[in-house]
Amino acid sequence: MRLRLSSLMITLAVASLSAQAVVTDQMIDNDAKTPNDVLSWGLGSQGQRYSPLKQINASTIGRLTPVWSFSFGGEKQRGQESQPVIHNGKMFVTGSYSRIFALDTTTGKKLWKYEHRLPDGIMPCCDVINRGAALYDNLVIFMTLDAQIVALNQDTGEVEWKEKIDNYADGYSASAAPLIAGGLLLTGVSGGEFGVVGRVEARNPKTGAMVWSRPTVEGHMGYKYDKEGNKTENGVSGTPGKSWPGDLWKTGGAATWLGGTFDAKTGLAYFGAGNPSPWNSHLRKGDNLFSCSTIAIDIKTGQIKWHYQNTPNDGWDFDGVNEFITFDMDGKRVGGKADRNGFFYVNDASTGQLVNAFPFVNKVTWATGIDLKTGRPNFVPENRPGDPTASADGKKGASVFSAPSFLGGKNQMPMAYSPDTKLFYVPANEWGMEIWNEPITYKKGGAYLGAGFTIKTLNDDYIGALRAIDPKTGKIVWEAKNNAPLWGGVLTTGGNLVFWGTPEGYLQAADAKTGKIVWKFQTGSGVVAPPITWQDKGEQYVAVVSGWGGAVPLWGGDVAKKVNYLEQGGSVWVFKLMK
Ligand SMILES: [Ca+2]
Ligand SMILES: [Ca+2]
Repeated sequence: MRLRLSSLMITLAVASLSAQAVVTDQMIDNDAKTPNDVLSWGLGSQGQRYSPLKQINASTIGRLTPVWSFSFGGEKQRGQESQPVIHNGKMFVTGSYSRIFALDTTTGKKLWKYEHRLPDGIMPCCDVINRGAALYDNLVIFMTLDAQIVALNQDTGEVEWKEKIDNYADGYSASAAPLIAGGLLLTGVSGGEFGVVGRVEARNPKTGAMVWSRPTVEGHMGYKYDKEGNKTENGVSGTPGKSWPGDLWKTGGAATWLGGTFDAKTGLAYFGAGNPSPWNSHLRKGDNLFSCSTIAIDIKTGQIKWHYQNTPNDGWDFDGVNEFITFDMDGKRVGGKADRNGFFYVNDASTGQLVNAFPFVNKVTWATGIDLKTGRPNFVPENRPGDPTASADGKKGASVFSAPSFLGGKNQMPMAYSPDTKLFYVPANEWGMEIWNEPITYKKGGAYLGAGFTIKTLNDDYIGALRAIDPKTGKIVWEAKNNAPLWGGVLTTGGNLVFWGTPEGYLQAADAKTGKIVWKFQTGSGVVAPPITWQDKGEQYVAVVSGWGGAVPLWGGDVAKKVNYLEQGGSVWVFKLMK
C-alpha cells in the first residue's frame, strides 16, 4: 500500500511537471496576464508589452542589480534585436546569424545552443539580426536568414522539424519572431528591397505543415492546404489590376517582415506590409495595395477582413510594418500603430475604420496630415522624389529633402501600451534624408530600389526620443531625448515604470507618468532589443539583449558616421532586486 501510494505520487508529480513543461494554446492566450512566464513576442499576442508586476517600482528600483550575463560568443556579433521568451525555468534567446540559446533563468547557465547553417549568398537588407522565438507545446520555433523555419525541442535543442519558406537566392529572408494564435503558427517574409511578394502563412506549429497562405500584394492568389498538403485556391487578395499598373504587382514587395499581433476578441491577426517595390513611385501609379498597410486577417479562413493603407503609392520606403497593438478606448476595441511615415494611427480593431491620426515626430514633409473622414493622407506633391524620366538625361529625378527619413519616425523597435496610464510609449526618431529616383528594372535576386538616398540629422543634440503619447488626444505627455537614434523596444509595468535601451549601451527606466529617469545600467554595447520582465519564486526579473547593429550603421549616412564610435556586442543581461 505504501509503495503504491508513493508510485502514485511520483506519477502525479511527473504529470504535473510535464503539464507545466508543455506550452498550450490557453497559456498563450493568457500570456499577458501570467507574469511567471513570457511566451510570446510582445508579452502577449496583443503585443502591449505591459506586465502587471510591481515589485520593481520607483521606490525599489535603486536595488535593481545584475544577476547574470551571458555572451553569445564567437566572432558573430553584429546587431542583436532579439526579445527572449521565458518558460519553465528556461530562457530562449536568439542571436545574430540565426543562432538560438537555451539558458537557465536563475543562473544563466547554458543548456544548449543551435547554430543554423547559413548558406553563402543570403540577402538580409538590414543586418544579420533575429527578433526572437515562439513557444508551442515542447517546441521553440524561430526563423532564419535563409528563409526557413526551425522548430527545436525545448529540452534538448534537437531539430524536430524544419521548413523552407522560400528561396533566399530570390531575396527572401526571415528575421521576425513567429506569432502563435488559435493553434496556428503565423509568419511573414522579409525581402521588400528585392522585389519579393509579401505574404502571411499559417502552419501547424507541431509539424510545420501549411494551413493557408495569404499574399499581401493585390492580385496574387491565396491558398489553403488539406492534411495531405494538397493546396486549393482560396481567393485572390484584393482585385487584380486595380491598384498596380501592368505587371509590377508580380514583384510588388509589401513584405511582412516584422511579423504580427493577434487579438482573441476580434479573431484577427494584424500584419503590417512594407514598401511597394521598387522604391521609385513614378513607375507604379496607383495605391499599390497592400503595401504600407495594416492588414487584418481572419485566422480561421486566411481571408483579409480589412486593410488600412498608411502610405498609398509610397515613394519614401515608409514600410507599414509597424506593430498594431489593440487596446480599449472609449469602450471600443481599437488598435494603435506608430508608422514609419511619422503619423500615429488609431483604427477600429474589427473594421479598420480610422478613429484618430496625428504626427508623433516634429517634422513631417510628405503630408500635411491625415484626413479623418477619408482616411487618406494630404500629400505635399512637391516633396515626393521626382520622376527620372522628367530629367534632362533621364538618369536621376529631382532630389527632395524628406522627413522622416526612410529609417522612420519609428522602425522595428516595438512600442508599449500601459492600461494603467492609458499611454503608448513610442521609441521615436527625428531625422531626414535626401532622396532621389533612378531608372530600375527587376532582376531576380538583385536589389530593386530605383532610388538613392543620404540620411541626415535634423538636430545637433538628439535624434531619438522616447515619447509617452495619449492616443485619444495625440498629445505627447512627456519625452526623454537621446543623442543616438533609438532602435530598441519598450516595456512598461504595473510598477509605473517604462524600460528601454539606448545605442549608447544603457538599459534605463523612467516613471511612466512623468518620464523622470529613475535607473540606468551600462550593458557594454548598444541596446537595440526590447526588454522583458517576469517573476520566479516571488522575485521579479528584468532582461534585455545587448549588441549594437541593425540598419542604422549600414544605411544611416550622416547618422551612421555620427555614431560610428559605438562598439558591437552580443549578450543578454538579467536583473533583479538586491536584498
Ligand atoms: Ca505570461
Ligand atoms: Ca523597405
